[in-house]
Parts: sequence; structure tokens; C-alpha cells
Amino acid sequence: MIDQANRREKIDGVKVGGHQASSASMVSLMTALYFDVLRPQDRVAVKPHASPVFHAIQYLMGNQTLEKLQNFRGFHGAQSYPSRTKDVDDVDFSTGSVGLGVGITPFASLIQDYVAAKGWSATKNKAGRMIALVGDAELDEGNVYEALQEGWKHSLRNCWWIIDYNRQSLDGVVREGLYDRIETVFKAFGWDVVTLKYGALQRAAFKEPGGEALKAWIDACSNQLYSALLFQGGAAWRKRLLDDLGDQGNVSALIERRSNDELSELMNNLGGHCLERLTETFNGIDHDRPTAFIAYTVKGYGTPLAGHKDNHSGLMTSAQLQTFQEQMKVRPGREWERLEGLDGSGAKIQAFLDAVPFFAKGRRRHRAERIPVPHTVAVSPAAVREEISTQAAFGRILDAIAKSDSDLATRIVTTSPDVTVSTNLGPWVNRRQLFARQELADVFRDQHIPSAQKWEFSPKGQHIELGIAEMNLFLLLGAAGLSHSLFGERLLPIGTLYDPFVSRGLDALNYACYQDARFIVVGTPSGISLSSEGGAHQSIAQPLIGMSQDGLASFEPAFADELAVIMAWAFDYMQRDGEGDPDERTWLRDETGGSVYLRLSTRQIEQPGRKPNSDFAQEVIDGATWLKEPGPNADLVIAYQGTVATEAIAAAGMLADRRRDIGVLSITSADRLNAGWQAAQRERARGNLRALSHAERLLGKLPRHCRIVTVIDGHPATLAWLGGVMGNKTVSLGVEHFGQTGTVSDLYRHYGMDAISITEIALGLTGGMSEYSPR
Ligand SMILES: Cc1ncc(C[n+]2csc(CCOP(=O)(O)OP(=O)(O)O)c2C)c(N)n1
Ligand SMILES: [Mg+2]
Repeated sequence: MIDQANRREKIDGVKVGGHQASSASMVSLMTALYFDVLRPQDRVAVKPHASPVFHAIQYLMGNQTLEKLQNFRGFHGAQSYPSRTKDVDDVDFSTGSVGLGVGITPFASLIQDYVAAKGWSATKNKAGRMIALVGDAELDEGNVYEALQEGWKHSLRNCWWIIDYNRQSLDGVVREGLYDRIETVFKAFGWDVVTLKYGALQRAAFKEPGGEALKAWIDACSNQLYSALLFQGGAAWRKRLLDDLGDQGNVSALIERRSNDELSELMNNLGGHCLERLTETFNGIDHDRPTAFIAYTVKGYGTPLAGHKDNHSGLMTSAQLQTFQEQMKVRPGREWERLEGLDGSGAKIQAFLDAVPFFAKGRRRHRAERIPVPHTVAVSPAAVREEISTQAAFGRILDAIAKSDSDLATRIVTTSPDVTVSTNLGPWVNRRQLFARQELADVFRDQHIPSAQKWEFSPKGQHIELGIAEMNLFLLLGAAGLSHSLFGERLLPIGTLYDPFVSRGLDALNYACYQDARFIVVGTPSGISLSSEGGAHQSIAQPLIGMSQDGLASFEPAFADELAVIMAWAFDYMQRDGEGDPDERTWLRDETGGSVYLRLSTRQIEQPGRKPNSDFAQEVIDGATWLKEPGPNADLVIAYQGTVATEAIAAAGMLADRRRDIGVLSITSADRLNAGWQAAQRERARGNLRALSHAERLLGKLPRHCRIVTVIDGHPATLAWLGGVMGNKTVSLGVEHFGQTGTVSDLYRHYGMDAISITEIALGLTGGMSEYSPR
């Protein structure tokens, strides 16, 4: 498959690539698992660069097409790294960014337990094992250890990590003594460690006279030397072994008895390549404790690439492949025949395949019913003129849901990396409690010590409290957000964290979105409105992350009524799975659904007294609404997103008698507004001239001379593109440099975002006065 991919004509001069050595390393392990050990309820994250092995197994089972296999790494072909959303062959967890496939498995197991504890119908099924096939160098990724620690806290079970211990990474051979570190770490976190070091051939040899000495030599051999000898083959093995063990009686005889080929086979016969050993070991596990298997393997096993330190992206030459093909008994021209190269009658092999337990139930994707969203969710939790922050409003909305007995309330699961209270999840948690498999009382409460937080843990609880690691937050949201598909029960996960620390978990967020997991993530507090906390806690780039992250619809409401509407919509949006065409009103692909990111603030601002109506709600969801519609001769529009609403509105008031027909545009989602605009333009380019986006409808009536001033507590580029929609000159205000400590007004003045700065810029920019920007 990899060879074929690399033979395709290079049209654009880019190598195709693929990992023959990394795949060869895993063939025996995956054969043992998929054809013997696994059961349909088991879920596997396959080491990214073993993707060809996975696809080949699925092809053998009739779940992957020849066309896609032959087009491996090509457009619409089998994916380079297994993908839940892009591959057709029942991938459980996407992989690609090393460490994340490993990290998600403990959280999938936790979610499996969570769902089972709720007693819903689909969860009467047997618990599956959440399995990661791990490259040994993947264990360099810090998120792996964060996941280990978190797993320990939650009494992790039904989780296997099978480590492809080939002692090679991308650039070379791993450090000596790694085995001891790995073993010690796993044991420290309460895992069982099972080592698969020697294959059946080696174990038999160890029983021969002199075998003990051979075993001792193998155990003492450095990783570098073993790899080098594996690469060099039988003659080199003989020379080295005899140099070290010659004239020692039995062991010398043991070596002499074997031909070069036999010697090479013996030294290659590590535990991770011995099907007998593998199946016996895996099938022998009769408990649900988390288990790490350290399977000794050879990178490039069975190929001429074996053991070479530079083999990571090595490809066999045509001549090497031809020899390999002969060894594999694959006749020329029959490379794609499913059973080619296998011994025995086709009918017998097919009968075996038909009985393999893992594939017996067909595709293992579940579905779950949609949970209805009560209308009450969309009702603003704030009083008219009340001063409240969007973060506090979020807490109230969830608290109101917690009080209800709706299905929605039972399906929500919240989580936070040690910032539950400071992100306003407290009221929800007080009512819905924390999840743990075993009950755990709140000792402070039992001791009658006053505290606002009632924290009892039980299987009924609906909040999963995490340690601080933000990677874990997003891995958990990823697993929980796939619950409908993995376990057949819908969860509506909501995770909260401080907005700047979205960056800390960003790759795991991307990973969750890539898998099409469905969740709401709430970044709060955000921006320099978190004034006194200073630059380390103030987020700047996050609005751009929200816009650019695929699979995530991002919102930054200013007011509680907007937030309520957005949350009601989000609960529905995250459950959609349509494949419909884009909505002709906004040109957004809303039927597809996705996850939602809410960027909220702790800054309390006075709430407008607006009567709820459906047009308003629709515009809030579409991304923007006129707070003050511009008149026909408007000189100026002030467009804002988020909590700087107050500054924008005040500036508009100050300018009212100096500039004509000023408009104030309240943007709730630069992300959706922008995406709709892009999509509508593409649609027009395709010939549908009537396609018009929400942004174009809003700004379409502005006179050409009208200027736009945008303002956001975040990077100004978030809104700068608005000027391109109808060609109105635009100045974008926001934060471009690290934040400072101070009061909100200190900072807004410093960064030129207070009402006076907005006013000055607007005056300089518009009207007959000196021009602010050169024409
Ligand atoms: C987060 C991340 N960083 C870097 C890479 C590039 N990369 C792919 S495989 C690899 C080495 C993997 O070594 P190991 O896990 O031991 O697997 P092996 O190829 O030996 O089977 C690296 C660095 C990646 N895929 N993901
Ligand atoms: Mg390796």
C-alpha cells in the first residue's frame, strides 16, 4: 500500500511518504488483537503510523474498499493516520498527533463508567476495554503522564496501553534504560505492567543447554547494538555472539547449531512478534485493572529496513520489495487479492475470518436520540438594568437547568480543570453533585463547617472534577462528546476553563474537533477585562482560535439575554448530524452541527431591557444584530464583540451630534459572521448570484463613505475583515500586546479601547476633519 502510494506520479514534487518500518513493527500485535483478542465493545486508538496495518485488516474483513486502499494517502483515499470522520472503516479514535490517541483512552473508559452508572438502556452492554496501541517514543509526550495521574484519581479500569517497544523514535534509537523508567512510572500510578520480551522461539532456546547465557546476553545488550545487529542480519549476529560468548561450551554450541537465517529469526523473535505469546498474554488478563503491556518489537520487522536507526520514513527499494514479496509468497499481479500469501484453503480462511468475534456485529458505531431543549433555556437570567457578567449569567442559566427535571438536565455533564468554582459552575455542582464510581461524603459538610460548595461524590453525580491539566479537559470533552457514537448514550458535555489556558490544551481541543466530538467549552474569564489579574491570565489570541478552529462555532456575547439564546441553540446544535446543504439565509452548514465555544467575561455590565423576539434570537445566532441601526447617510458604524459593548455604546452616544446616522453593530460571533460571508462569496463565484450572507445583509445598505470602527477585548484582527465585506474603510481596535494589571478603565484607556479613544479615532477617521488614514 505504501509502496504503491509512493509510485504514484509526483505531480507537485511533494513526497507521498508512509511508514513501512513503523507498520511492520505492529503487524503481529494488531493481528493478535483484531483476529483473536478484541470484542466488539472494545475501542482502539491505533498508533498513527500503523494506519496501513489497520486499513489492511479492515480490507481483509471487507470493510475497506480496494479503491481507497490503492489510493492510500491520496485524495479521498484511506487516510495516512486513522480518522474517525474521513475513513470508512470503523475507526474508533482518530490519531495523528502522538500522545493524544493514548491520552483519550482513560477518559473514554471514565465516560463508559459514567454512562453505565446512570442506568440508561444502551449501557446494559458489557464494558469494553479502551485500548491504545502506543509507540514507545509517544511516551515522551507530557499529556500521557497527565492522563495517567488523572486516571489514577478516578480509579481507572478497563484500559490497556500496549506499547510497541521497538526502541526507536523518528530520529533514532531511544535512551538506554527506558524500560525501567516506563515500568516504574506505570507501577507508581497503580497500573499492572506486563512485559512481552521473548517470543516462543527464544523461550525454547533459553531452555536448551547454554540458553541461560544467551538470555543474559540479550538482557545486557544495549538498544543501539541490538538494533544495529537486527539490521545487519544473521552473519553479524553470529560474529558478535561468538565474539562475546564463543568457547563457552553449551551456549557456543547453541549458536553454532543454527544457520545464519535461523539465528536471525531467533534474535528477531521478540515477544511483540510472537502471536502465540501475544494471544496467550492478552487473553489471560482476567481483571479490569489498567494494564500496560510492554511488547518488545523490531521496527521494520521482517523487512530489510529492520532495526536501522534511520528507518522511520524509509521505503524499500523496488528490488528489496521484490524479495520481500517473494518471502511473503505474494505472487506478482495478485498483490491486492485479499487472501494472497496466506497458507491453506481460501474457504477455510474465509470461515475463520467470518467467525472473528471483533467483526461479528459489523460496524460498531452507535446512534442516540436527540434530547429536546426546553424553551425556557433561552430566557435571559438577568433583570433589566441589572449589572451582571456573562460568566455569572452562565452560572445562572445552568443553575436554572439544574433545578428542572428535563431530559436536558440529566444529559448534561460538566467538567472543569480545578476551576469549577471560579468559572461559576458552583451552583450547578451543588445541585447535581460530582461523579465517582464510589460514594464519597463531603466531610466539611458533615462537620457542619460553613461552605458555599456542597461536594458529594456518587455514581449519580453529573460533574467530573479534573486536575489542572487542560489537555485532560479537552481529552475528556472529546471522549464525552463521542459518547453517543461510542456507547450509544447521548451526553451534553460542558467544560469550563480560564480562557488563556485554551492554548494549553489547544492540540487536544483540535483533536476533539477532528473526531467530531460534541461539547460546549466555556473560556472564562477572558481578555484584559480581567484587569487586575495581569498579562499571564488575560487572553488575547483566543477569538482568532475560535474563528479558525474547524468544528467549533465560537460566540462572545456581551449580555445575558444573548448568552441564553446562544446556549439554547448550542444544546441543539451539538446534537445535529445532518449532511444538508448550507442554509440559504446564512450560508452556514448548520445542519451538520458541531461544538461550541463561549468566550465569557467576569466584568459586570448593565443589561439592556430587550423584549425577547425570534428575529433578535436568530440574529444573535447568525452572529450580529444592530443595537442601533445606521441611518441612510451614516458616516460611521461602531462594531463591537463582547464586553466592550459599554465602551462602544458610550462612544456612539458621544459622537451622536457630531456624525450623521451612526450605527452600532453588536457582534455575537465573528466566527459565524465571517464563515457565512466566505461561504456566500464561494456560492456566488459558482454562479448563484443571489447568495447573500448575514454580514452582507447587515452592511449592504451602508453608504460607501461610511467608516467602520471595530472594537474587541482581544486581537483586533478578529473584526478587521468587516471592512472587506462592502468595501468600507475600517479601523480595528483591540489588544495586540501582553496585558497589564490595573483597573478595567486603566487598561481600556492604555490599549485605546475606552469610549474616549473610540470617539477620537472615529472623529479623526470620518467627516471633513483631518483624515486619519491616507487615501
Ligand atoms: C505531536 C507530534 N509530534 C511529532 C510528530 C511526528 N512524529 C511522528 S511519529 C514520531 C516518532 C514516533 O516514534 P514511536 O512512537 O516510537 O513510533 P515508531 O515509529 O517507533 O513505531 C514522530 C516524532 C507527531 N506525529 N505528533
Ligand atoms: Mg518506537
